[in-house]
Amino acid sequence: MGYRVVVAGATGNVGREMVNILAERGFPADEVAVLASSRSQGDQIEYGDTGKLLKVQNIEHFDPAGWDMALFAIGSEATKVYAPKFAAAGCTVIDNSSLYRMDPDVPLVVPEVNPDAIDGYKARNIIANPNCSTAQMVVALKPLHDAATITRVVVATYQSVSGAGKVGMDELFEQSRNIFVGDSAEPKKFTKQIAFNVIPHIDSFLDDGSTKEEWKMVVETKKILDPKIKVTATCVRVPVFVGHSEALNVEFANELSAEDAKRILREAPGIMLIDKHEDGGYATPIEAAGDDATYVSRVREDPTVENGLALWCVSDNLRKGAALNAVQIAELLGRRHLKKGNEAALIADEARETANED
Ligand code: 11C
Repeated sequence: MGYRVVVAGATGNVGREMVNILAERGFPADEVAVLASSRSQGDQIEYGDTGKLLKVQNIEHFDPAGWDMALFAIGSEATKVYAPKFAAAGCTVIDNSSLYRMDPDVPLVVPEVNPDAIDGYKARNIIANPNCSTAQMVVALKPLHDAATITRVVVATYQSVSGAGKVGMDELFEQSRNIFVGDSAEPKKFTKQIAFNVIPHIDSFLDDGSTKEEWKMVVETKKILDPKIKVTATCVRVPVFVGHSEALNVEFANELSAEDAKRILREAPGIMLIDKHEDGGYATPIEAAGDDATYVSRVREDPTVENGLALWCVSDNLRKGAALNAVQIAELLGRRHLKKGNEAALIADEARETANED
């Protein structure tokens, strides 16, 4: 017997990826329900490339009783309404919004980094998925932290427009086309022109002059990886459709050479090291898009601090940054707690984990 799984927000950028990834990874689901607002009710969604079609149901009228887990990609406002209802009905919510991330009774989980944190999910029957820019950064930092204890991280991000949803992708596409044909490039979703430009502003401004996106990277890293790590971030939107990139300067309590760091990263789960000192010997968003790995490149010593490394990391923000991480949490929840999936699927899942670790 497998799971009864819900994907809420299944018609959005992240929800669609959740459905595809469940199918792609052969998640042991007996039944999958796809939900959205009344606008999409009755539409059909393909279950990956299995040929199976799922009919979109209206979340307002859906009864979560008897469903094992729900992957939510519906934004904070709707999550506030529906997550408590699903959780109370016994359907564990794996939420991609920022609503519950810093709630002390809600685990914030990246399975390669803090799998044990999931054990606290029963307090609210909700598990939070981190912000995309945090997820890839902590995957890259975790093995280095284990090796030499990170004390401080300075990060600058180069975030794709898909982080702002389909409307962000449409704006980049239309502005680029309009500029070529001499039409208006008025910004709508973004605060300035995004085509052929970069914008040092993601999410709202806070009183100290930083942005909420930057704040999330600070507090989420502390919750997932280590509260003692200091993080300072500058988050920038760039005209890339999919794939967030990050330039990191990392300070350690102990010495760690670039060579040792590369050896450690090569063996770490979820990471693909591409680091040749030659033209093109590094990862860019084009290679990361559609892929599961967090790519790490340009690992080098930073001679301006005592124990420092600089590195570059890139990942698909819709997959590891959101949908893939949520599905990995679902797998972990099943393996550790619900223990319902059929034996073959669980064995396949564990084998994949071991292969990733090798
Ligand atoms: C962006 N990182 O690129 C954001 C999107 O807290 O889940 C995800 C926001 C979040 O705009």
